[in-house]
This record gives sequence, C-alpha cells and structure tokens, in this order.
Amino acid sequence: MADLGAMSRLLPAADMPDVTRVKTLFNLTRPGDNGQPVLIDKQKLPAEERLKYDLSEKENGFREYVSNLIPLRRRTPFPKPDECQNKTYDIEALPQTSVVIIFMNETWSTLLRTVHSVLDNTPPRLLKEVLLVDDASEMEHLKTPLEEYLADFPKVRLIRSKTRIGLIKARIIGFDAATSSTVTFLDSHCECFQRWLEPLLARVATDPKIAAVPVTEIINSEHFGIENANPIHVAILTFPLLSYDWTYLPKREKQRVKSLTDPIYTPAMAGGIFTISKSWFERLGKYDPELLIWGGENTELSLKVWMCGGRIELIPCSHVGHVFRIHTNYHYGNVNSFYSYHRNTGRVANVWLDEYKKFTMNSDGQLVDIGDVSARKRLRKDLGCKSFRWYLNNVHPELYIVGDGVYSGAIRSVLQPSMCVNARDYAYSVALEMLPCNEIGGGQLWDMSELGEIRHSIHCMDSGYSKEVQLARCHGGGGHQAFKYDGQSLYTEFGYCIAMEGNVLVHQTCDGSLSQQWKWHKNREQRNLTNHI
Ligand code: LR7
Ligand code: MN
Repeated sequence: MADLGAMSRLLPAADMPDVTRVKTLFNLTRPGDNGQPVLIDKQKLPAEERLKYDLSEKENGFREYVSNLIPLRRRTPFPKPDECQNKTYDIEALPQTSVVIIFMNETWSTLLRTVHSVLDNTPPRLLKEVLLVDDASEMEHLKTPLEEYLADFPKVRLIRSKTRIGLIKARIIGFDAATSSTVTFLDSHCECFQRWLEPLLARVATDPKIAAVPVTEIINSEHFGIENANPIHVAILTFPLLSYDWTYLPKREKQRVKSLTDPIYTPAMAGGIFTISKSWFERLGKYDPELLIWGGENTELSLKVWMCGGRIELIPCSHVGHVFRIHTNYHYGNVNSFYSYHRNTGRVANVWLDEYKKFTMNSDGQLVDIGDVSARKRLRKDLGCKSFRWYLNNVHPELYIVGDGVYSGAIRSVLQPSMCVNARDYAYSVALEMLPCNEIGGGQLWDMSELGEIRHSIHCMDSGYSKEVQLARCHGGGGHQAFKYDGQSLYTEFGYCIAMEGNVLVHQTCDGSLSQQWKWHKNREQRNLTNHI
C-alpha cells in the first residue's frame, strides 16, 4: 500500500518549481505551448529545484514538476489527419453534453489543465456543464483551494463523495448528476485538442446507440509533450486478462471506410474517454455498480454496447491527450489492485462471455470472490442482448483467445517427439529454441490465430528476421507472421517450411523430411471472417 503521508502533502506552494528561475535558466518563453515538450536538463537545475524535480515523479508516476512549469491554459494541437480541417459542424444542431471528470488525489496542474482544456476547446453552446467528481481525495489542494479556484467558473460543478468509492461508482455519480442528453467522460489528467467534441456529438446525434470514442494521444509523463499521432490505433480485447491493447486498423475496417476521417468500428475501448447518450447508457444499466476501484468496466461497456444493439466508433477527427503514468499514485482503500481487478473482470466474464468465460483468469472465482451477478444477468436478458459468439463472429473476428486457437497447445517435433517449441523468456531477436516438452504449457503453449499467426500471448513467431525463426510482438498484419499448418508441415506464406535444426527453429526449402514435421492439436474450425456488421 502506498504511503498516505506522502500523498496528503500540502500543495501547490511547497513543491512548486521556481517557475521564473527555471524559465530563465532554460530560455523558455511559453513552456509546452501547442503541446510542445518541455525539455529540462536536470543536471543544470539548482540543487533545491533538482530535489523537487526528482520527488515529483516518485509521488505521481509522472513528472509533476514539469507539468507545473506549463501554464494551466496551454494551446493544444489541431488533430491530424489534415483532412479534419475541412470538416464542418452545425453547432446549433448538435446536442449539448455534460463533461464528467472523476478524480482521486490528482495533482493541481494536471487536473486544472484538464478542466481548462475543456472550457477553451469547446463551443460554449455545446457545453452544458463540467461535473468534477471527487472520489474522497486526501490532498489538501483538492479541498478549499480547489473550491475557491472553481468559483470563477460557473459551468464547473464539484461533487464530493464522502467515502472512497472507486472510479466506476464515481462515474455513475457524475452521470446521475448530468443534466444534458449526452454525457462525455474524461480522466483527470487529459487535454482536449481543438475541436475535439463536435465530431463526437455529431455521431451520437446521428444514432444515439453509438458510443463515440476520440483518438487517445499520449501526453508524455516526463516532458508533457502531446503526440498527434497518425495513423491511429484501435483498441482490441485481450485474453485471459480481459483487458485491452492497441493495434493497427484491422484489414476489414481499412476496406470498409471510405476516407481517413470516417468513423471506425472498434470492438473495444480503453474506457476513460467517450461520449454516450444519456438514455442509452441508462438503458444499458450504466456500469455494474458492484465493480470496485479500478478495471473491468471498459470491457463491460465494450461488450454490452455491441451485444445489445449499439456500436462503438473511434472518431479520427476527435483527439484527447492523456497522461500515461509510469506507476499508480493511489492506494486502493480496503482492497488491493489484484482483488479489485480480478473481482471486476470475473463479474464481467460471468455475465457477458457465455461458454468463453473459461478462457479468462477468474471465471469461477478461483482467484477472488466475484459476488452475486444475478442482477446483471437479468439485465442482459431483459435487454435481449446477443451472444458473445455473435460478437466474436461479427464484431471482433480477429480476437485472439489464449487457449482457443484453431490449433492449440504444444508444437511437438516428429523427428524428436520429446522436444517442443519453446518461447523461453519471450526474448526477441534470438532464434526460437526447442526444449524437452514440459506438458504443462507455459512457454510451450501456442495458438494459431484466425490470421494464421502462431501466437504465444502477445508474441508471435516471425520469419522476417533471419534464417532462424524468431519471436516478435504480434502486429496483426500477416506477412512474416502468417503461417499455415496442414496437420504435418508448418510453412510460411512465402512457402518455406519450419524445421528443427540442432536445438533451434529455422526456415528451409520444403523437402518432406521428419525435421520439418510437427504435431499440433486441432482445436476447432477456422471462423468465418467475412460476415461483418
Ligand atoms: O479510486 C479511484 N477513483 C477515481 O476517481 C481511482 C481512480 N479514479 C480516477 C482517476 O483520478 C482518473 O481520473 O479515475 C480515473 C482513471 O484512473 P487512472 O487514470 O488511474 O486509470 P488509467 O488511465 O490507468 O486507466 C484506464 O483504465 C481504467 C480501467 O478501470 C479506466 O477505464 C480509465 O478511465 C482508463 N483510462 C483511459 O481510458 C484513458 C485513456 C487510455 C488509457 C489508459
Ligand atoms: Mn488515466
């Protein structure tokens, strides 16, 4: 558990950088303007400043010292791709939104920069209110100083939770207090780009069952530069943790969209930043209120939006920056992060995954108790939602479920049947090796995915590096990571056979020899990847 004493320190005065001094020292005129990084050579800082500099990362998981050098109001970039410049929106015709920002022990500058970036980059007509929900923070600056600061901003309302309730319930409180027809959620360390909201509202106005997600850009945790990345990445689900990962645009979406600015159908979302119709979120049962501090709610929402008749769209012309912390700065109250995460995802798996729940970590409460999910199951039934298999076939055909590959398990040599392909240490840039079969899985559990990848978790066999077959991060793009298995030979898209040579895996011209033959368990048929919603 984190050190509470350190976190409830008095801010901002004591730990604030000597801004004028540092600005002069590094010749900074408008630090961070337009999302530019603020580069500080720590060695050139006076000793007492260096101390604050060092401490600020330890306490927050990001360099608060640098954040404090940047004005609370800074300009943010105009989103890429450049085609977004030509888009126009009829402000009078769009619905209003209530922006809900939940926070717990957030630093002064990151929280207020979030608020100002909303106020500065949103047409006033579209912004009904900004609801700040304080999840029982302890830091002093979030008490009276925050109230005094916000008094100047009539659209901003502060709601306090007396007890620590976690981010999911905090969001529900903000949602319930919202008075407009759409609600937009943000984390407490975000910065909205110019014209971020209009494209989101335009989609929700078109179809209220669309949950509209902006492109998440990285605000660097060291120098606070904001990326303006292009091309964009979409979120996909990951098993067995029921989390998400970022990946390139799936091929079928590349084919479906007509322009770079078209909404992209995305099977999942990171969870913290999106716009949704108030009545649709309400009908979907908001979030499971039994979810604890952190995690799982993003998967719950991703699945139920799709399975219950809606759609998640990633909107290329809407961008929001988010500070990705290096480590968490908050404690979990009377639970811990392990308990919270696995209880939450265990509940989600039991309600939404049907027969696929067995491929997740806490499907039967084997790690931590998941409580009673009957009310959430009833909700799903009442809403008449589709099955997880439907989601798999129609929304997320490329989803890789560990243990559920077309072929799955150990890949055993026919030449030496006691030897199996092994992904020891998941090391990249070295040849994959053969080791005695361990019969338990671990580094010897391989799945062939729908895309023909030979996967071990997020790692894939890759034939693009050398004569030896190596392991690389899966990229989902086929090519050197696509293979075929005919029940005997394992070969690349380019026609080379995978062979055992000594104790490593190599590519060879196929000749039918025993060293090129493998045993691998067939688990199921290939899915039909063509029938997309
Ligand atoms: O007990 C808590 N109470 C809170 O109010 C714990 C956190 N919070 C607040 C916190 O101040 C922040 O505003 O909740 C928000 C999210 O907490 P973070 O910033 O510690 O989480 P994260 O950014 O690491 O986590 C991502 O996954 C979470 C899973 O539950 C939530 O869905 C977060 O909203 C989500 N963040 C995003 O989607 C931001 C963009 C991409 C990323 C990461
Ligand atoms: Mn966050």
